Amino acid sequence: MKIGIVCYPTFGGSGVVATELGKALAKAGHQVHFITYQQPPRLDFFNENVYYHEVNIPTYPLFQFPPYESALASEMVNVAMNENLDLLHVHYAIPHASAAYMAKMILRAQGRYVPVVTTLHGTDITLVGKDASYEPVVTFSINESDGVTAVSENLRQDTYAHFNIKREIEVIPNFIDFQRFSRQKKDHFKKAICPNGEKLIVHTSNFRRVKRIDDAVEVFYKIQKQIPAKLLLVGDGPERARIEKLCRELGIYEDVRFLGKLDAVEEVLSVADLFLMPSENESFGLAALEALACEVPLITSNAGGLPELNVQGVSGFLSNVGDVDDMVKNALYILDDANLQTFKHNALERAKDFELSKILPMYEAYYERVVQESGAAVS
Ligand code: GMT
Repeated sequence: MKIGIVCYPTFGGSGVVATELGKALAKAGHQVHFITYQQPPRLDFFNENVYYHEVNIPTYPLFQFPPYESALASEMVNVAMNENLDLLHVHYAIPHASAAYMAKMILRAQGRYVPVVTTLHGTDITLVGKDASYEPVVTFSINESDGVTAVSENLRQDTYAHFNIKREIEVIPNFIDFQRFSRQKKDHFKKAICPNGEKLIVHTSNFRRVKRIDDAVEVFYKIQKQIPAKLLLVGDGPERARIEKLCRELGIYEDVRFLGKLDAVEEVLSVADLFLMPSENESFGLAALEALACEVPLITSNAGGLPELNVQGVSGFLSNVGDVDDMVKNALYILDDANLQTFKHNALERAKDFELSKILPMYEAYYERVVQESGAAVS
């Protein structure tokens, strides 16, 4: 198949899933055309089946806000026509699904029907999409997509609850590539960070309020009162300065390292003992899946789709959002040397349920169904 993929070319979860999916589809023999305003960070290799088309957004003194959506729709039309695309797969509803609708209508007027699959990732539904400023457009463009997928059953239900959706939504979860995410031997790294055998706790996110990083810091603060431990925070974003200040106020700044937007997350996860994800909302929790694949058990909230990933008492524990004391109690249980190895083993076993080789065929089968149902012929 010839597939156009539209995504945010950032380190965010939706961009990562879109890029990794495109790479896997290309390896499986499909021709994949990425259409974005910048080269996605993980698209840093050569493959004969991968193409990249940059969206050019001309500026003009009249534009206070450059019309990205129009430029994107135009590029989708150009790529679909020139490359004879069979399907467009857009990741994150805003503004990709509505730009895709526009592109589809233009193509139809030129006698080409190119079906559109929209994947809902999380905040496009649970946070931003619900806002009255976007809601009518999000509802319309989901209903007008030829196929819609959500990354968890919870996100699927949330979409039905908050938008007037008249079409079926297919659940296709996030996936993990064990070729990249698996525990590596990095003893020297562990020794450097935890010279006295401290337990190593990790949180990775884009440092937005929805991640409740204060809770992660407070959990660490209370763990550290009981056992020697260190905290690594990977990522960056609007909450960074506030969280640094909190660490100073709690007097734990020396035991917390801010690593910024580190690309080689798997190296940090390879030496971790516990991963914290206390999010207010989390449609799936890709970062937590990456931790599981590196044999790191989880302490998470029970928000959103997290119960579909983290198995209570097996791969880790789940607590109510904001219940720091429960998280601390469970964390200490996992970190007990009598239990830690079992949890690490279980973490890996759980991650295997989301192995790329299991999820990729779900997307391929879905594409085929959508193309068939839309009546468009595959080139
Ligand atoms: O909010 C983020 O963490 C980034 C966001 C995105 O769309 O870039 O991530 C969402 O999509 C990921 C991939 O499907 C999911 O694993 C994350 O759980 C989801 N984030 C939230 O729901 C907060």
